[in-house]
Amino acid sequence: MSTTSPAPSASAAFPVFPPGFTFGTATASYQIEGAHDEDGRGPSIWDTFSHTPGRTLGGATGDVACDHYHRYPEDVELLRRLGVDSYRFSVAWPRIQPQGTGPVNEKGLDFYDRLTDSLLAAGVSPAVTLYHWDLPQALEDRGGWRVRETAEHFAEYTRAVVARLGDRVGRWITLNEPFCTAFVGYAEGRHAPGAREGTPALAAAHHLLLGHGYAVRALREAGAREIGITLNLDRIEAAGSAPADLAALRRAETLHNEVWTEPLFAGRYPVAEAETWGALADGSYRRDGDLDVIGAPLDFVGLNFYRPLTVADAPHAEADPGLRTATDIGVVETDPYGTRHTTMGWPVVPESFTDLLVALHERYPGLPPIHITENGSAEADTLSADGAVHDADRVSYLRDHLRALSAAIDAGVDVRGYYVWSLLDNFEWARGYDQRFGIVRVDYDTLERTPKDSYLWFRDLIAAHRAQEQEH
Ligand code: IFM
Repeated sequence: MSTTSPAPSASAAFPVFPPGFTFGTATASYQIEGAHDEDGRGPSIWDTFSHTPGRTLGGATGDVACDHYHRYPEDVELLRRLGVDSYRFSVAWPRIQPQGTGPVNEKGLDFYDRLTDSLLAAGVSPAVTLYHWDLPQALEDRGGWRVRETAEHFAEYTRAVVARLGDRVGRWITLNEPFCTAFVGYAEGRHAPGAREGTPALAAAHHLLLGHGYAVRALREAGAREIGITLNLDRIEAAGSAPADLAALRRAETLHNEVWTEPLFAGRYPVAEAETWGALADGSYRRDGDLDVIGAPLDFVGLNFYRPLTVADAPHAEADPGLRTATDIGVVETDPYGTRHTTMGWPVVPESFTDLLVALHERYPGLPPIHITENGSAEADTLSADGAVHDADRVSYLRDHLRALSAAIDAGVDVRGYYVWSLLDNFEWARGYDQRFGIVRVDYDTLERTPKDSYLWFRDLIAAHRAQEQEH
């Protein structure tokens, strides 16, 4: 593991951030840990899904992943040399409660205890995500997020984690991207548990929010200091100005953004839900008082941003409304950008990052401070003959998005931190190991870590920021 090669020339022009701004990197349990059946861990929905033929690219699984479970000291050392203030990782619920409820597996907690202590010893403060998609399979067998009990079990699990780590962990994130759990998992079926459903997916969205609210309460009762949720909100535009496209925009805003932001920050359900889902949004999963639980005050909002969306109207065949899924809202995505795309196929449009932040700030004036909990790009990296990874496209992506972020701060948006996705190349869900998001390369045969040029660039940006802080 070498971090001594010269920083790329792009380091000359670093965007500037306010004093006290947090820099970090992020990962998630199933994507990096491996050790899928060690120390009492139970199976998660991602174990089941990835082991089902045809679900992930090339049949990839997280059985080994980056073997972070065993190699975490090396990864913490990478973080120390990077100089980040904070590291965002997620706790695997099936390590803590193999059956999703009931007895706590102390060995599972021991792992996160060791990781937390190592981070603190390296001068890096832990930011813990409680749920980054690896639901215990036993809970899915009882209905998963479609049922209310899962929200209650999530609070029980939260209490177990905060009881062990709460004396040392400052920042807590309840859920990561509930959009993906509810809609990619229960409506599109591209993610675990691979369901294609209508009303049950909307029930899942509601129960995720409720579980978040219960977890906030549990964290507050345990004295946690900084509590938030991470959303992947989208900057969405209509492909044209025709009324049908503007209506498509409203439906897309409801599906991607307002399902989350309205209950969390405005104390109501989205106004256009009947227009978006018709009879699917029957509200059968809601109870009086839920909005109060969901809308509990937060200390920050986590935002993950990668690319913008443009949508057009695409009337869907109503032949069998009974088969309609919750993502079938008569909208098609178009790609008018004419820019470079990452290997995920996502257009690179940094200014849309500024636009999203400013729009959010204007729409919800009482919004808590924002942390960018993920931003980064998957690129076709290669290991060069000199042993380095010259990932110039990722350096440009990060630099341009950090500039866009800095512009949003200048426009008055209260953003306090930025975490690169991701520290390591890792298991990119249904896309397997094909997509490399890391600022550190992982050789999946040897598991050797190689810091890329983007790691060196980010290290220098952080160092420049620190030097500037000291001048103040
Ligand atoms: O890898 C994912 C992560 O788990 C959640 N946010 C988006 C990333 C890139 O697709």
